[in-house]
Amino acid sequence: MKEQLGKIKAEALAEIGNAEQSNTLNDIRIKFLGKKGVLTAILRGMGDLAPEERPVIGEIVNQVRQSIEKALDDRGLTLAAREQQVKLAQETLDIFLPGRSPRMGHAHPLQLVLEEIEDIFLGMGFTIAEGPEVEQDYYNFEALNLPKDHPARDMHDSLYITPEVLLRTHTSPVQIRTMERMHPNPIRIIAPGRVYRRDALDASHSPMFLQLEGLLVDKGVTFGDLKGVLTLFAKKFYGEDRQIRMRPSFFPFTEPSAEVDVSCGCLGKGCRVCKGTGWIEILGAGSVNPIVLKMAGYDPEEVSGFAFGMGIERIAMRKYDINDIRVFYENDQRFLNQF
Ligand code: 2NM
Repeated sequence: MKEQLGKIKAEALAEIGNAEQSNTLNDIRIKFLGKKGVLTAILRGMGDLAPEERPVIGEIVNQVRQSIEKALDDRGLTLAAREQQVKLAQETLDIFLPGRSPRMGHAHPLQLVLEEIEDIFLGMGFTIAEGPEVEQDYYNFEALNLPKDHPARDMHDSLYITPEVLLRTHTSPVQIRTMERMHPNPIRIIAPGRVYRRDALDASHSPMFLQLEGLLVDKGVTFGDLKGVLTLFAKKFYGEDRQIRMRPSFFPFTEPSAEVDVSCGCLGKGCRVCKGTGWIEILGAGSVNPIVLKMAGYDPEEVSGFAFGMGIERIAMRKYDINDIRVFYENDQRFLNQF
């Protein structure tokens, strides 16, 4: 029996010494020390021994168990340390690798153009005014000298929500609301924002687009002041070598009214952009109709004003040579990343 125990011990220690992985040690522990293990089997067989031999053999079994346990623990520590080192070597981080920076977004081309235009007017002392996109018929039409039966209401096919509420067709209602709220000392505002028309989407039309309108009201404001402000705008936006010209037009809210052109970059030589005319239409403008001033609560004998309005998409399309308005709304990264 003693001999047998000696062999078991030697066998166990040899296996432990040869183990190369800590989970192998577990198998060895079960094989020798487990409930169905080799040593347990010996303990069970002790009943067959003579009574005086039992404590002697019991003592040896305990020593063998302790030796095996110690060997398992020692080898376990060694292997764990080695495995940790292998793991650390495999997981080495190069802390000097440059990081992957997140891709930066940027402003939409329409926003860039809008801000450029806003900055020019802010520089002339205008401030930005805003108002609701869901607007009352009164502010969108009535107060702009467009009564219910006015034929010019068809000019911008409108999107009505109720008979008295619609999506604004221009930002002019912002100017009316501002005039109602403030005294003209002076009123000097621009109103940029989204406007809506009942149009089908095609290369040159969108049911939603951006507009920027301006309004100046004070004592003694003239059509000449309008021309001066728009000339300054055209030179700042298109270049100091540019001119503007005004052609007679009609808007119910201005009198007189004009379409405003800027001279073309081809300097009159004629090109694709101006279609050989040397001029490019950029906006509409005029002196504020006295009827509009009166409805806003001002005395047209005391103050006068001018107003203008431009479509941002059209100006951006010309600036970047874009021939289809839809690209502004499709969010195609290949388009947007060019700005
Ligand atoms: C335009 C053209 C001409 C305009 C007029 C007004 C207001 F509220 F003062 F009457 N706001 N905007 C105006 C005038 C807009 O857009 C082509």
